[in-house]
Amino acid sequence: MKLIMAVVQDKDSNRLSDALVENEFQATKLASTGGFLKAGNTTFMIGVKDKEVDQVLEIIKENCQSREQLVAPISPMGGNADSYVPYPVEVQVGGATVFILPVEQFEKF
Ligand code: 2BA
Repeated sequence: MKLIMAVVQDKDSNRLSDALVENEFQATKLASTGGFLKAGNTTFMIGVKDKEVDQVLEIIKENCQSREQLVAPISPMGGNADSYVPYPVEVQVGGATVFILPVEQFEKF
């Protein structure tokens, strides 16, 4: 068994959870925050059999888009002005960042 952890953009999270339910996969959605953008994103925990991993990765790929996002400048507020970028910077975010972990034991009580 594997645990797939996928960090996706909030905009894609409903579409992805609908697609997982349609394909009879069980998932848990956690509200999360990106360390760099400090914006909300969604982390899916999906427990699957080893042979189902590729199918789930395909569903994630199909339902999560990559997008450009603007990072607003943050005032240094008396801090180090050397690293201050006074204009918004565009970064490419997602599709999805996916971790696949081995599961030692799985129980439901
Ligand atoms: P954030 O940390 O908010 O990052 C959003 C996007 O900003 C990243 O997109 C990347 O394009 C850019 N970025 C991140 N750190 C950067 C840096 N130090 N310098 C320049 N640009 C940077 P993605 O790579 O698609 O990541 C989307 C979200 O997935 C991340 O949101 C974070 O929540 C998660 N993530 C990505 N890599 C991770 C990792 N190795 N471990 C844990 N979470 C990760």
